[in-house]
Amino acid sequence: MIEIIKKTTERAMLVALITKDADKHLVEEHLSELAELSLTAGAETILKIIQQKYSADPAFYVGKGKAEEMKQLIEMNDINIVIFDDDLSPVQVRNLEKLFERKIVDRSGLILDIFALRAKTKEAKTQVELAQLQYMLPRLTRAWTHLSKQYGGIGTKGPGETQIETDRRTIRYRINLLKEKLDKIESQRLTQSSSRKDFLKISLVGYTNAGKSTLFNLLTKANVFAEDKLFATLDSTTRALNLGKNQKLLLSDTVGFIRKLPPHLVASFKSTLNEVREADIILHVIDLSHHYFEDHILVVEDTLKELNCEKKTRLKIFNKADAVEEKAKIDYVRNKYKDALVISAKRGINITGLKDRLLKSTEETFVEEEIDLEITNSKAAAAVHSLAEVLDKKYDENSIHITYKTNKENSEKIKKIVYGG
Ligand SMILES: Nc1nc2c(ncn2[C@@H]2O[C@H](COP(=O)(O)OP(=O)(O)OP(=O)(O)O)[C@@H](O)[C@H]2O)c(=O)[nH]1
Ligand SMILES: [Mg+2]
Repeated sequence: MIEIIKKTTERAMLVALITKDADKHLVEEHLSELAELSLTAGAETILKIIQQKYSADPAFYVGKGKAEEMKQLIEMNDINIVIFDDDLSPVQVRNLEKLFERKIVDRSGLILDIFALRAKTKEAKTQVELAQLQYMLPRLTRAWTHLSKQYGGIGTKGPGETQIETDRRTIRYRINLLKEKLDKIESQRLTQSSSRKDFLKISLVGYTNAGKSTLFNLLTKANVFAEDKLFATLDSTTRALNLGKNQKLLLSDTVGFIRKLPPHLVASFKSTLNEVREADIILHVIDLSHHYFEDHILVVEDTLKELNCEKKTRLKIFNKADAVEEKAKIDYVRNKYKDALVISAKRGINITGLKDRLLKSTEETFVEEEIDLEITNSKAAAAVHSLAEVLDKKYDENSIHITYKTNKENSEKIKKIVYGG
């Protein structure tokens, strides 16, 4: 047997601040998450630096003295990349780069790198490139050598002002091009989705690594890539879901969320996240075995708000119950989140319970009904067409028989128009 060990080439130092009212343990957790992100991007964490400081230093992020201390550690430990848990200003990046003579990466930059590594489809690649360029644009300074290197420049000296202006123009031009490309992809998607109007759409959302793809594969017998790494999934996949009754259901798996997801990324992943926005029911998958699962819940809820999805029917699914050691934790969750379901996608625990609940939710959300209307009652017929998906129409001499499907709310509206009251 030959064991292949993936070699990580970069040796990273991670840096975070504990500012005025930040919780020390939470900052440590954020650094562990950063270490996982770094590993996903191909960098091994050698050192973690946490500084307690009232607020970030505008010039060096950490204090000047700390920065000098770090420089020594960098040299002693052969560090070649320094990763910050926050976003840095162009000035901070410039100063740190000059002092450390190493690559400086901030949280958004790191997440963007991972997305770039993971993107497979044309759509995901276009979305990531757009987000990267938008992130890069305000950071083009004299210290920014990336583009000049691409153009064949050598050394660590940054480009001159004229070069920066040319780079900016090139980037802006490319940004517009990518936006047009994405608009086209989005309009294709809209055509596709309107042909699926008679399906009830269910979307899996959750913090990255919560087990969405594992659950998706289990429920749909699909074969989506699931892995114990952050952001295993970047593209959305949709499959028919069979819950035993003759309903037309579609289930989508999509990109995971994370704390401080760069805003450009959320904006440029608009079309991928359309699956979530168009969903009738949102299944929020939570990794219950994670110590900070409740922080993850809040991050996901905030992101759903950003996507204007907070009013949709939502079901919380607490996953990885098999990996939870304390029974008290499960009791706590059952008590606090009354509607919650506790499952294990990996071990197939309580999947029948989940399916039953899902069926109930779909029945509460969608109904199929039939109605007889006098042929002259055009007002009612118009109401049915605008409020429901018409599945079938049969005409008699004087009446029309319509079979339609709609959500509960619209069903009541239709009945009010037809029967009055
Ligand atoms: N112990 C345990 N592990 C699980 C369970 N469900 C998923 N996992 C593991 O958790 C890891 C992440 O699973 P994924 O399904 O890729 O998670 P995801 O939410 O799709 O992650 P991203 O696509 O990266 O956002 C994998 O190693 C899974 O095997 C579970 O019920 N119990
Ligand atoms: Mg996934």
